Amino acid sequence: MVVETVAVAIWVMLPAYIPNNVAVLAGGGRPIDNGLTLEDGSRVLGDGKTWRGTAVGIAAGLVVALLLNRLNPFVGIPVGPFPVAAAVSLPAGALLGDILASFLKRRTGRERGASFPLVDQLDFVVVALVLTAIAATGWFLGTFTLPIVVAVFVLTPILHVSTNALAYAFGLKDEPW
Ligand code: CTP
Ligand code: K
Ligand code: MG
Repeated sequence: MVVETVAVAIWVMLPAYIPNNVAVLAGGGRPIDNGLTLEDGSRVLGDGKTWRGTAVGIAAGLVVALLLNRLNPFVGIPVGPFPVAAAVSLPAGALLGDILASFLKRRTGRERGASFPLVDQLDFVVVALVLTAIAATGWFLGTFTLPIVVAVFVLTPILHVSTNALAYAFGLKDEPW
């Protein structure tokens, strides 16, 4: 029962987990904020949010969702296929959450790469879920039962902290958060 809940929670969130990690690998080039600084003296978003990282990250999340749909008949995770709207809203929401968090970080005087506990671990989940609730309402309501939502909010910080620590250890990320 618990194992099944955990399996479903990770499965349905994979298209939202992949984009941030792919953005780390694919990022670079023109920043989304075009280098713009606001009156408070800080960048709108900073050099850590780029068009390339965002586009490749969303594409990767979409591909993962479509692959999971093909795979599930063989794996048997008790959840319906991702509708295309959710296959887009999960990765797009994840990166939008990360971008909004950077906006908040800059407004609160945090430099690029500074840690922002809890926001770093949950920004992408909250916005991915909200966007999916709007874009694929029927699938969202049928999939994200209370136990699944609880599992997502418990598991995500653990997965986030461990993947980022690994990425840092392998020299892929500049900070371990
Ligand atoms: N990245 C990107 N585009 C995004 C998100 C991330 O290009 N939309 C890349 C950037 O190279 C970034 C790296 O992934 O430096 C790590 O992402 P993150 O930790 O979110 O960014 P930070 O550099 O720490 O910047 P911030 O303080 O704004 O979060
Ligand atoms: K981040
Ligand atoms: Mg960072």
